[in-house]
Amino acid sequence: MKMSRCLLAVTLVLSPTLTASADSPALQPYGFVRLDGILNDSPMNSAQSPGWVLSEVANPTDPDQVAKDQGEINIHPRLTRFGVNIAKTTVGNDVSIAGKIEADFQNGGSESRQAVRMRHGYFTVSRGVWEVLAGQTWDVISPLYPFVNHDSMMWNSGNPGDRRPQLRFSLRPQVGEGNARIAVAVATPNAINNRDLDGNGIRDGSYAMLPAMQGLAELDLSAILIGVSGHFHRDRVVVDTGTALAESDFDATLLAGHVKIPVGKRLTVIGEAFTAQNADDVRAGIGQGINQALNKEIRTVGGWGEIRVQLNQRWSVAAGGSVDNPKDADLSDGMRTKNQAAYGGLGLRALDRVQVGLEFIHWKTDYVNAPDGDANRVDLWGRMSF
Ligand SMILES: [Ca+2]
Ligand SMILES: [Ca+2]
Ligand SMILES: [Ca+2]
Ligand SMILES: [Ca+2]
Repeated sequence: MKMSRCLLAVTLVLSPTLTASADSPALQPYGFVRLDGILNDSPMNSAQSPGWVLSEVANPTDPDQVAKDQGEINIHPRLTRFGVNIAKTTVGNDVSIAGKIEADFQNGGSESRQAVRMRHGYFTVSRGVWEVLAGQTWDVISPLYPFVNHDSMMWNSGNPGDRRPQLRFSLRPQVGEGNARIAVAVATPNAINNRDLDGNGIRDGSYAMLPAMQGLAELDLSAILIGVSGHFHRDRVVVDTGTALAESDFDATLLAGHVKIPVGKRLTVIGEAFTAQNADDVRAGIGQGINQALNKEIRTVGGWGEIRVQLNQRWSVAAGGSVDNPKDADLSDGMRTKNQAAYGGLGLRALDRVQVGLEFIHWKTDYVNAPDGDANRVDLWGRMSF
């Protein structure tokens, strides 16, 4: 009896309530426990969080070369996730506050001592159609992502947009029967690539004394979502000209479009496209931003598209493809010139709160004057949500 009263008390404390006030905001815990079982039939740059296939050599002659079709298996719980929403609370004069902290375990450490990673940590202040967000969350740009690969999300293979610290201003006016969203943000450059090419101990985007800037305009009409977004930041690198030290600037830009169109009740067509340069910090260019040998930004184009079908309340399936294609003129020997994937996935709500997924990705990465790599990747995962 005592135990159940205790559980009841805990449940009452943790449950979302409508009694949130400025003095005691309601906390809504959420998350899931997850296990992934992965099989890659060929070497990728990362087994758990892949971005591309390594160049495969049929008959390696030195240990640095990667043997063709040398795969690996990997079983891990790192995508287990926990978070807490701080419920939207009115604090007077129609002003509301809210927030979120969310973490998982995909942050290094051994395979039994996984390090916690912050995914989101932000608060918002809103009034009417205005909202200010401060903290870390998704990039403003390229806000959609594919059905498969919940770890590295087809980043560097056609899907840009990661998470980073930012101060964001959003406006959500009503437009006819639907809504529009306009957002601008100042954000941290090099939050993903941690770039310090000159090794002077200062990240090159910070050294340029400019924050990253992102913007987005989006329309949500009759369940059709369509939008454009952009990113800019500048990397400043100290270079030794042989006679003196000079500074060299490399601009990072990305212009993207996204669309999501429901067709009937069960089918959705969804995708994004982009053109960019020096864009590895937003996950475009196959992890390549600047070619130091040529002293230039690497330009690239790409995107992804898929069809999702919600067969019924339990089963969902999706199939699609993605590509990231850096301009060959900006690359040197050994660099990645094209990254393509074709994929399919299915999800099953097996029990209340228990979901199982099976994903297949065929991946191919081309190199400049080096052998290409192709891989088949299977990910079988299960999770229990709370
Ligand atoms: Ca995206
Ligand atoms: Ca630097
Ligand atoms: Ca290319
Ligand atoms: Ca292969």
